[in-house]
Amino acid sequence: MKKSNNDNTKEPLKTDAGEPKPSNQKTEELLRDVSHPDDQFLTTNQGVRINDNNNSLKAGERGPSLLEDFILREKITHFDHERIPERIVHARGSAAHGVFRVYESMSKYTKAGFLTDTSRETPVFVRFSTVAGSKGSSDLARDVRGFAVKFYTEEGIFDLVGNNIPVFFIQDAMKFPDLVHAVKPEQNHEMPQAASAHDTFWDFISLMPESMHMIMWAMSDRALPRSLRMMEGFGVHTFRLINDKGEAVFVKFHWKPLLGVHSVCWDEAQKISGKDSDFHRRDLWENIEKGNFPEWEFGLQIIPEADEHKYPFDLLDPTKLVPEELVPVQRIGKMTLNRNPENFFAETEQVAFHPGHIVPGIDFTNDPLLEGRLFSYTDTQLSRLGSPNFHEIPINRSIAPVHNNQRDGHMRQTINAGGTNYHPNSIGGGCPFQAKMADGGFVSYTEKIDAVKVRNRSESFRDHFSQATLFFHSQSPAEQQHIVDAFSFELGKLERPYIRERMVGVLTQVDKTLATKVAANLGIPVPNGPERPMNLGVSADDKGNHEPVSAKPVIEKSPALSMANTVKDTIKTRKIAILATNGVSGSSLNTMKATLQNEGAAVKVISQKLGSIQTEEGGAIPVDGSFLTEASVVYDAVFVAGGKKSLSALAGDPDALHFVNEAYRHCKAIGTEKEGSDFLNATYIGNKASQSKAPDPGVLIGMNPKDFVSAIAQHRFWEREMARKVPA
Ligand code: HDE
Repeated sequence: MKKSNNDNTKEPLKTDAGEPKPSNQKTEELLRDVSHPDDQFLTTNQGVRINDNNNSLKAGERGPSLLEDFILREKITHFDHERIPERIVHARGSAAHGVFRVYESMSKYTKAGFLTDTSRETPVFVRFSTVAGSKGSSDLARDVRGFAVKFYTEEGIFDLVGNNIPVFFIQDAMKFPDLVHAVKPEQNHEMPQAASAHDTFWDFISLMPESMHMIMWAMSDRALPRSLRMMEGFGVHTFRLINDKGEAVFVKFHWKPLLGVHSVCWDEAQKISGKDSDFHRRDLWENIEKGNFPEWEFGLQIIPEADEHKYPFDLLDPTKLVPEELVPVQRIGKMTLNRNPENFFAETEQVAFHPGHIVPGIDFTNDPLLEGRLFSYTDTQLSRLGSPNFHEIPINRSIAPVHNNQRDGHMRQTINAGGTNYHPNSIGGGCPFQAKMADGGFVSYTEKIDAVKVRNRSESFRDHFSQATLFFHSQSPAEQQHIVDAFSFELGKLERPYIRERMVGVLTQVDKTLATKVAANLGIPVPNGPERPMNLGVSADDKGNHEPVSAKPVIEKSPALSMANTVKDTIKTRKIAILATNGVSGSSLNTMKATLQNEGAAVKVISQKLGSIQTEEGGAIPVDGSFLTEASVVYDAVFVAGGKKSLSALAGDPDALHFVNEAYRHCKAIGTEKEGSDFLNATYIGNKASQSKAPDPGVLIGMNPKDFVSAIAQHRFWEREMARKVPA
């Protein structure tokens, strides 16, 4: 990104070596200001150097403050206006800068420079978000995640404003305010925050069968990512790519994380929300700071125009995906996030995405949800950022030059010189000129339209269940169980039993077993079918029958939809806790730590208190965290280091036992040395109830450290939950 000349974007203080000044600088030095360069004096916004930033101007030391204190008034006025309205949706977000590069030219399909020129490195800014919660809500809410990418291309800004789920709740923009009202905290008491488990959401959903496919995703673990770095991203709508001959293909956009797609479970998510509600933000920030740059491959599903009507679903229907088994995802380039924002507000908060920001070589389709979004995003920036000049905020600026006759408005930054601000003109030499197509001028795809004006829904949008069923049937048994649990939790929270019953009725259309299991958990009989009419979101008496149908699924299962089939060969960036206390075997701890770190994991030694612990060999090992500040839920695996004294002390410590029991409940890999079996016997893992079952592949005793690495790479041993009931 280019930097503006504005003073506020100046580099932070640097030492002679160019490093940021260490924060442990002596207080005395800070006070004397000895090493501060001239331009780091504290000033007013008008550039006047401030002599006293601690005391307001008063009539006498004990007297009233004076109105003339322009320094105080400027400081406080600015502070009073520091907040802007948070986004109406996607308020909670975390972002990073990076780059994108295409592997091979896609010129066959598109003329977009960033997809054809393999020598280009296109800067990007990516903002991840939850949807429903406020700006300060927990990262681990059960929710869809926004995945919005701003490409600063040489031909202008392209925003791919997608989600981590490939479909959406509704088919038509007309329903969006209703959906958002229903999921947000209820209007009378503003509860619950960042949660869909309440009556208004399920009241709406149970009357909107078109949401059923998305609801299956939202009730799956996809809504509880382990990390923003381990999520897929999807453009959701079908777009068009246009080549330089003007030929078009349909396209679905994908982001595939190189670390795989991984999630936590619901019990864990709820606890992380308490232990570290910034869990995802911290994870993204820390890994970028450490140089563990998150990477995604950019994928395209290309569908020739001739195949527009080939499938039993409509490509314009945003509640449908195109199964990867029918149209493979071609991985055409890579995005790497390599720089954290310097200022949260200036960048992450002020960034303004818009699905209507496209460049030559890309175009829209008539997806009625996308069409509505094309209006909404400029409109929302006007009230959120407060001016039609939001494109001039540094984070939103195009790197392609901007010339036009738009002028003035709140907070205009550009100083337009010259006498003309209209087109055509001769006084200004005709500038700025219109660009011919050959000069890169944007020309909309010449789609033929011959239609009657209607307010109605296409008949081809009526199948609301087949892909919901496909999703459910494509999940592993553990993933299916998590979906049953999620429905049971969410519906269990409702105050009105009739909404619960109505919803289970709709679920019978997705899968009978699913409906039966949820009904059993709710203690209600399974209805024979849904209440009719089912589709109050579309049906209107004079518009014909809009009751949903369930088409025959185009395939029975799509392995690509299950996270069980994701990347499981790396422990890079995984967080591993090593539990130890005085008397630990230094060689056990250090060997394991070195092995894990060599594989790219982040390892922390956790003990009863901070400081250091004595090894049985007579050395000392620094402690990174204590049971007071750390929790198993923010780790991926636990190793209990050897050393008899340490093991027996931990076996008598309820915090250590809880740490391991909880990690076990959340199906994580747990390892210890041979001599650690006594410790495990003190935990739930070693107790009789657990031993009577088959051995657990995720609990390793006296193993080769490499085997522990392979176990952690599995992410979780979800089958553990199926085999035995595990306490928290
Ligand atoms: Fe958005 N959406 N949306 N949305 N959306 C916004 O724009 C809207 C939809 C998505 O990190 C808002 O700048 C309408 C689908 C993301 O800044 C707002 C409709 C998808 C973000 C808005 C949709 C998205 C937003 C709020 C239905 C996935 C966060 C603040 C017609 C493909 C971007 C803002 C960021 C943000 C409207 C549906 C994704 C109000 C009207 C479908 C990732 O303009």
